[in-house]
Amino acid sequence: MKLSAAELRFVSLPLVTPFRTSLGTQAVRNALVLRLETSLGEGWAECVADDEPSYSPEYLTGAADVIRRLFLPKLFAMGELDPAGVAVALDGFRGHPMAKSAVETAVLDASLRATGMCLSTYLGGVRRRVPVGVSVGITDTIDELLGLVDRYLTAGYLRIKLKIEPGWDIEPVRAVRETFGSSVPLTVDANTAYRPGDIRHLRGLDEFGLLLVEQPFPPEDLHSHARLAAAMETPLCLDESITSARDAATALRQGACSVINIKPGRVGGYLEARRVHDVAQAHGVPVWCGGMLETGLGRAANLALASLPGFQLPGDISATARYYTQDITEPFSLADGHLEVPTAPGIGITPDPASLARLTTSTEWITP
Ligand code: SMG
Ligand code: MG
Repeated sequence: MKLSAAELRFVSLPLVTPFRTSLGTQAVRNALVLRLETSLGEGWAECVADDEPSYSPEYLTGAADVIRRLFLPKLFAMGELDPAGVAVALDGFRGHPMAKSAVETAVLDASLRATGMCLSTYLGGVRRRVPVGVSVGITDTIDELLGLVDRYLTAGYLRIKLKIEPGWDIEPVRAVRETFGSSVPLTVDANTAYRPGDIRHLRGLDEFGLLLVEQPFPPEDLHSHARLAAAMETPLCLDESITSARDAATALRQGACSVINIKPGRVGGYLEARRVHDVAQAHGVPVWCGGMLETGLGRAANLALASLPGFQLPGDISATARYYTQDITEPFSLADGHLEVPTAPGIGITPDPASLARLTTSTEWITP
């Protein structure tokens, strides 16, 4: 397979409700859509970097720059392309996992489409549908939060994740438990908002029977995560800290977590995501698929990943209506708290041309 041209496209999708986390508030999802034209046909992917480097060091226009100026020229120069070879070639560039993931996924999509195989089968998926949860942002009032949780439970979501930060943790969790009962699968995600001195405070979450506490401390602080994990009954899950299978092995060896959130963009692609899954499985540790407010392109590919056997907890792969009134692809909808894993070749979906055109803010053609 040879690459002949690439299209880099910025799209802008208003969120149905602003999403507030400890990192800030987001009202619009801007994303980068990559379309490769190859000798075997098209390949599609999205880059999940945010506008600003707050969740991770990457940001959208920076990702576009590294793809445009370095990654694509490398691919044009390679001649024969295959997904694993692309991953090795891009390994020569440090960092930029979200940009790498987009390029590798588009190559993977094109090559799987050409052979007629779906991504789930390629990765070793074992499920036709996957259980999903929903990530609930920080709200102005507890009443507002309870209203949202009620709506999502009524819709059938199988797990509720509450975003927390100092000053918005014990009370909202208590209110959700008191209102909806102790059997609702519940987690919290701090997006690195706490400091080592908060360990005693965070232990206060133990009384609520949470499935897990996600990433309380900064990404590089495995030591504090290990201390908290030892001090707390609730399982500790890492997200931002895990950028590779090697990181996963290190964190598990240090006792810094007992659950892992896997996001392909954060670890540099679906091939590395599968390796993180394999490391976790070797340690007997469950994983689940995280979310980055993906468009339908990323959602389709994440569903394939979440069909692997080690994905034992509901993912942050909610139905389209949770995020957007209009997506660039056909919508995904919830049935019994599950989403179906796409079975069409490649990532299993392509953008709807009219929706894509409507939501596009700029397009750029890149040729050798
Ligand atoms: O896609 O449903 C989704 C969002 C899930 O909470 C979510 N993602 O840290 O897990 C996380 C956040 C990262 C994105 S918001 C900064
Ligand atoms: Mg997280």
